[in-house]
Amino acid sequence: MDVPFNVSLDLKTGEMKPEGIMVVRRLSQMRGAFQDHDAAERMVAESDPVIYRVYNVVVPEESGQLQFCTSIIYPGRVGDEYFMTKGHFHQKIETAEVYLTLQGQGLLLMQSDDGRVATLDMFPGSTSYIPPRWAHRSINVGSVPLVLYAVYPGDAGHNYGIIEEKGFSKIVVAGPCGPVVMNNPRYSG
Ligand code: PAN
Ligand code: ZN
Repeated sequence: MDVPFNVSLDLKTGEMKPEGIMVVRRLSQMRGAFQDHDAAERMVAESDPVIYRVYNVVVPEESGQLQFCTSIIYPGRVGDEYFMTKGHFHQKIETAEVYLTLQGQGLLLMQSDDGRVATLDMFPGSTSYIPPRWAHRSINVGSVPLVLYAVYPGDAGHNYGIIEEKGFSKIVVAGPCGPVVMNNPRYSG
């Protein structure tokens, strides 16, 4: 991109116009990400809900450029687990990212490639720094859509394979008094 441009971002809904490439992620595309496979299969058969959408502006995937997008993670649960993004490392693992939460309540779950885990609260105005080498997943722990705006290097790319295969070492479930971070019983390291 070598010409300046504007997009119009709705700070409440996260919609961007022009919307560029929109990703719609339904449960059927990430059923293995949730612990309760039976609950996931039932929900897929019933309505296959949209878990989240991402509005991506089209910018070349090149060093020096900046990608930016909004993600909208809907409220809901699969079993005890809240709706969440698939989660990924960046393909170019040395690249960082900033998330600005616009609406809702979430938890940003992160795990470094040497096994450290961190969570950060996401709330309107929270500006979260995801350092290089940390996988990241956004989890909607509230009752309204979680809307976040992200900026990251143009050539970062996405590596979903490791998380699809292993998951994170922690999961976030609904407890009697709100979200609880627990060890992932399926995690093999
Ligand atoms: C975000 C994420 C977005 C969707 O823009 O890509 O929230 O999550 P998944 O990519 O894990 O499905 C980001 O971190 N980009 O790098
Ligand atoms: Zn990312």
